[in-house]
Amino acid sequence: MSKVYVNQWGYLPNSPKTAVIAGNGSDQPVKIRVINEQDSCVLEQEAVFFGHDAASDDDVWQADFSEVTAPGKYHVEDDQGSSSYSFQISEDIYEKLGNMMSKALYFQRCGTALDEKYAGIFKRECCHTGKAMQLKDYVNLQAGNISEAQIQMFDVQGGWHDAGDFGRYPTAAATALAHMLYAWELFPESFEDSLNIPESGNGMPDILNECLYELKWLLKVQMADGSVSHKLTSMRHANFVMPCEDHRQMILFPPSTMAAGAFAAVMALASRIYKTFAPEFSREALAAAKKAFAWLKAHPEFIGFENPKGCNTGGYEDIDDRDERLWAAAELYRTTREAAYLTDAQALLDGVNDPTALGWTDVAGLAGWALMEDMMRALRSKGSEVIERDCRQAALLSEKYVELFVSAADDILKLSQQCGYKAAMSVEDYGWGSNMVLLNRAMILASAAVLTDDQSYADAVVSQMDYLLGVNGADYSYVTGAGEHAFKNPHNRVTVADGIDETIPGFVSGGPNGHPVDEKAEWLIVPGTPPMKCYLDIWECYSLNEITIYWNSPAIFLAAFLNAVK
Ligand code: 9MR
Ligand code: ZN
Repeated sequence: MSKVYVNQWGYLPNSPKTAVIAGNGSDQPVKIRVINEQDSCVLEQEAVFFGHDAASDDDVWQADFSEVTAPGKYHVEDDQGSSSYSFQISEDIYEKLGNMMSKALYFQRCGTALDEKYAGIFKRECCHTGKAMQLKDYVNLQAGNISEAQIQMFDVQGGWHDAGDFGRYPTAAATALAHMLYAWELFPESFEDSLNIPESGNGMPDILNECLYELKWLLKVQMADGSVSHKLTSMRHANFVMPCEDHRQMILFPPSTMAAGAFAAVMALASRIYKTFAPEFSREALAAAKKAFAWLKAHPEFIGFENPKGCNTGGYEDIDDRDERLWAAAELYRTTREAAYLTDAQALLDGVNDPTALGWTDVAGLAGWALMEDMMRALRSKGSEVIERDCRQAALLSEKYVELFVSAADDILKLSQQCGYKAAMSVEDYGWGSNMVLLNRAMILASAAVLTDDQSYADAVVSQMDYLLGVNGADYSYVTGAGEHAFKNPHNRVTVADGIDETIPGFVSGGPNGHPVDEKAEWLIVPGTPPMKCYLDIWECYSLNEITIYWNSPAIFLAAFLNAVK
C-alpha cells in the first residue's frame, strides 16, 4: 500500500507545494488528487517518479500541487486509494506556527510559577528557587572537608529549562537566543505581540520579552572574574517529577572557554537589540560581554568541559573554542565598532572548521550573521536602509561571509535534491537531534535567500519545513500540536509528570536517529531500519524524542523567514 505525505500543518498560498508518495513497489505512473473540504477534487496531477530514496529506503514519487492556492482545508489522495493527513492553505500558517513555538519557551521557564492565565491547563508551581554552589565546594562538602556555612551560594533563579531535563546550559542558551534575536531583527513583521505571557503589553515585543527572561538568568552564571560556568545542573538528572518537586542541589560547574565566548557574543548582540527597549539591561549586557571577552583574552588556551565522575547531566562538550571566540569578537565589533575586535575576528575566521555552522557546537556562522547583519537588514528592507560601512576591513570580511554562506547553501540545495523527501540530509546525518541539523541547514538557505534574492533557496527552506511537519518517511509532524499526526510523547519531565493527556503545543522533537543510545529505542528499533525511519514517539526515547530550546529556536527563525518573504 502506498503512502501519501504532506505538510500536515499547511502551506502558504503562494509557496511551492509537494506531496510525496512512497512505497507501492513499482515504478508505474501515479496520479494524485487534491480534495477540498467540500469533498471536491480541485486538482488532478501526475506525480513524477524520483526513484529510490536512500535515507528512507522508499521508492518515491513527487507531486507538485502548487497550483492550488485558495485558502482552505484539503487532503491529497493517490490513485491507489491512499490518502494523506489533512492540511491548511492559509496566509498566516507560519505566523501561527512561530507563535506556538515561541510560546513553548514560556513553558520552559524555571524559577517562576506558570499562572493559569498564561499557561491554561499547563499551569504549574514555581521551581528551582534554591541557591547553587560551585563544584569544588560541593565536592569538599561531600567529603566533609568544609561546612555549609563556609560556602558561597549563588542566586541562579530564572531562565529556561534546557530540554526535557531541568539543566540550564549557557552554550545551548546562547545559541537558541541568537537564533531568535536575529529572527526578530531580520523579520520583525513576523512577530505578533500576542504570546499571552506575563509581560505581554509592556511595550516590548513578546519574543524579546521571552528572550529577556533567559538573558537575565544568563547574567547570573557569570563569575566575578568574568568567566562563565559551563553549566548549571544537579549532579544527576532529576527523576520524572514536576520541576517544583526537584530539590537536588544545583551546582555551578567550572568555566569553559566555549561558555565565555558564547556568553560574550550573545550579550553583545542583546545589548544592541535591547538598546531602546531596555536601556539599563543593554548597558549591563555590554559590560558583561566585555568582561567575559577580557577573561577569554587572558585565557588563550582551550578550556573544555567534561562531566566529573558520577555526573550524568548534559555535557555539551566541544573540542574547539575558536568559533566561540570568533563569534564573540564579531558581535563585540558589531556592537562597539572598535577595530581591535575586528582584527581578532579576522584572525580567528581563517582557523575555524565549519564557517557557516549555526548550532551549539559550532557557531562560526553566527559570527557571519553579526558581520553581515547590516547588509542583510538593508536587503530585507529593500535598500531603504543605507549600509554604513565604517571600514574596508569590515566590508571585506562580510563579503567573504556572503560567499561562504552562498556556497554552503548551494551544497545544501544539492543535498535536498538528492533526497526523495527533499530533506537536505545525507544518510549519515541522522544522529541525535537530526532535526536540528536539517533546520540549521535551512537557516543557511534562508540566509542565502536574503543575501541573493534567489527563489530556489527560499523554496528549499519550504521543503525543509515540509519535512519537519510531515513530509518524511517516519510519517510524523515533529512539532507538538501541529498537524493530525504530530508527535505527542516528548521526552520531557513536565509532560510525563503533569498527569495531563494533552501535550504542550509548539515543541520540536529531536527527530530520527540512526544510532539511538537510549535503551528503549535500542530494544524497539529493528537493526537495519533506514535512518529516516529510526524514530519512535515514546517518552523514554531521549535520543529520539526529546525537546530542547535550540531545536525550537531554528524553527522559530525559519517560520519568521517564511512568513516574512511570502
Ligand atoms: O542535543 C545534544 C546532542 O546533540 C548530543 O548528541 C547529546 C549527547 O551529548 O546531548 C544532547 O543534548 C542534551 C543535553 O546534553 C542535555 N539536555 C538535553 C539535550 C537534548 O537531548
Ligand atoms: Zn526549574
